[in-house]
Amino acid sequence: MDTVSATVRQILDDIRDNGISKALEYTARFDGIELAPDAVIWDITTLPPAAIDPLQKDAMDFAITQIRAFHEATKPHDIQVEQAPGLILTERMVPLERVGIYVPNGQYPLISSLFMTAIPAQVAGVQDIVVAIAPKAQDPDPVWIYALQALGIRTVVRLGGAQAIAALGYGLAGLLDPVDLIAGPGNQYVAEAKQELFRRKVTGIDVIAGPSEVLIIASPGAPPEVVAMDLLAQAEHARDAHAYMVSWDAPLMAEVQRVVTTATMHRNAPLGPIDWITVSSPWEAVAFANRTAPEHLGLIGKEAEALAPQIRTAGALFVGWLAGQALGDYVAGPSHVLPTAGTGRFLPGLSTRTFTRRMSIIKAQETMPDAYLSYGQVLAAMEGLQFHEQSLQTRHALRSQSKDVP
Ligand code: HSO
Ligand code: ZN
Repeated sequence: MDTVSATVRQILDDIRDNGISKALEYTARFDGIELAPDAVIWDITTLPPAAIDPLQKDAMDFAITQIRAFHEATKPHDIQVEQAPGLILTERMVPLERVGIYVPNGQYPLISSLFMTAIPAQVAGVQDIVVAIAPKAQDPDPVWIYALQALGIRTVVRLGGAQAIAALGYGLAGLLDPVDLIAGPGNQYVAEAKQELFRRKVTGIDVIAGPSEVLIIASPGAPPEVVAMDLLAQAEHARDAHAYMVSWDAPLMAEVQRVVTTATMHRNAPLGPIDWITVSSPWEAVAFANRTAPEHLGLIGKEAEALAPQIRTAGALFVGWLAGQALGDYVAGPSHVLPTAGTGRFLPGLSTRTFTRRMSIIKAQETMPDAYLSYGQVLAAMEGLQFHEQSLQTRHALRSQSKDVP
């Protein structure tokens, strides 16, 4: 077992068995913050309204409105079909009851990730949302408080890392009830803790969003400074973030490289690597992109934009030079919590569906044709399941005897 998963298991077990005391011990060790037990849960509604810069307030309000509008428009609805007379089938969408949202608050406090997870959960109809945010020495930070108040979030658990995931999944006796699903991005400890809770059947989880990735396919005419900034914008998330530029235009690629070199000359903060992929045709670019299944895929330049219908595996697809990835990170509307590490081949990004369970309902009434009962019996007999067969036979017999059976 690798060290991350061994550490995570230990933290989960400790907090499951010893609750708040262990959560505080890990917080002191990993975050360097000594918290009193009664300072772990914040009731945001009891805090005075946060005073923040009006422009920051407007920006947050704008983002919240845009994200909410998109998720309202794409919310799944119940579907009902009358398969046959008397046989009414429904797919009912049921919001999860209680959800935990993890929001990264390390070197970069990702306020937008709170919006991009909590709003889809709220729109899905989740009644009870608990947000975990790692504590910091300068708490309470008015920006976080404003963001939480603007969303109407009540409960915040001031824990980070795997200890936060343990507290959400197992609860903290007398302080916090366990949740049904944990969503939101985080570091490798957070990701592993979520996966381990899922393996243990303790909670559901959303997409496992790993280090950020971007792939830009740029064709002749793409503005080099725009391509360069998109590569750098995702590379700046972390040293293990990954950017790719793919093009069949060698001079364009050289120009983008020049802009990147100049822009990063004096940077000290970590930056993920950029791979420069020269291809011989648009077709080859599409094949590379679909194989890579990047979290973000940008198509910049007329020829590149025309490839959009052929892209199948991107977490999110950005078409046109104005559709910067940062637009999607903050204000466009769809959630920026997206599949990474090639999982876009089979996983979608976070949405209202993440917080919704689909439940099928089968309702049968008197007018249902006999075929359903008789063919069902045949199939049960083929499988050798006696009581399955009899359960249908009994109904068949009762129905033929009397029309008055309820
Ligand atoms: N690009 C990140 C999300 C993010 N960017 C938050 C800025 N803040 C993962 O998609
Ligand atoms: Zn980003």
